[in-house]
Amino acid sequence: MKPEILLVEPMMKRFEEELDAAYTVHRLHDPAQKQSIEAALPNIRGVVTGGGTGLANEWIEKLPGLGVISVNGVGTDKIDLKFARSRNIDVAITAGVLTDDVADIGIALMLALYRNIAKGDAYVRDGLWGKEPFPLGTSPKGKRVGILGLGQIGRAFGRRAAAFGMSVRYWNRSPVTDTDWKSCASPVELAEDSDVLCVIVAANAQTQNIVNAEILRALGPKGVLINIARGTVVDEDALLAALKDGTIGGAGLDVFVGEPNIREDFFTAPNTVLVPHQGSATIETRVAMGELVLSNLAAHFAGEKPPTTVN
Ligand code: 8YV
Repeated sequence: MKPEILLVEPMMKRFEEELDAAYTVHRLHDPAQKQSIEAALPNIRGVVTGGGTGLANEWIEKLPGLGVISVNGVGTDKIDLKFARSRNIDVAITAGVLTDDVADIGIALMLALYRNIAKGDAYVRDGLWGKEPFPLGTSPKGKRVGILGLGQIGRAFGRRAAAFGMSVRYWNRSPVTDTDWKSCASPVELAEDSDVLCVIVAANAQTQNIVNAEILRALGPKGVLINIARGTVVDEDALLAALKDGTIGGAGLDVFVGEPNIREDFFTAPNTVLVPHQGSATIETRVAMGELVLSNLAAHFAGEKPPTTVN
């Protein structure tokens, strides 16, 4: 008998096929399976979910046989790790493999804003080339980039920014000793000292709305905010107001509160580039992530600890 698992969101076809070969897969994202899933709840022993999606405690409570949650991502903000541990559930993530791609999206958003990429695309398609002037962009060279949260992705972003001739500073909750980049004493100090503020802190109760109105004022009218962390680390009311009234110069956002149903005010916010939580969404990285998701699951069902368990 194949073990039964719950797949919360779709994966690449090849991994779904591999899952189907090894497990009986119940697809939570398929409305047609609603009833059969209800009936299967007592038998489900593993869950595969996304970092941005997680698994609510009410679902954990519905699954008495659950032993592993294999996350197709690194964020665990949507999973109560302690609660999972209290029920002897291992939570494993795809550590290490998405770092570069997420850092790349941060750089892409910064360049899209500084070099008017989205505006340029619309200008060409709308037939305005040769008819209306196109605004000059901003060069990243010589600008100050501030990294809020100097984990693996923050460091990868900083290395890339340095290669563009930017000077790097950061704020991190715990002291960092192995970098020459300038350390700032607080998020506000970091924002004051940055032309581009890239947010890549882990989302948790302490970092919720860490980017608030005060930080945005400190970033200033020429400052640009990049969020490649989670929507919840930015106060979206404050951000939308700051974009609208010119308190900051622009924002490049990969993540949002309530995604994919984001606030429509973002659609008309000036100097804003929006992408659909695609930091890790390359073929190469999704393959590496999928392999880790499957090997973590396989380890659990072989009676071993999944190698990248985090709780
Ligand atoms: C998602 C992410 O997991 O790693 C994370 O925490 O947010 C992303 O990589 C991915 O989009 C699948 O949901």
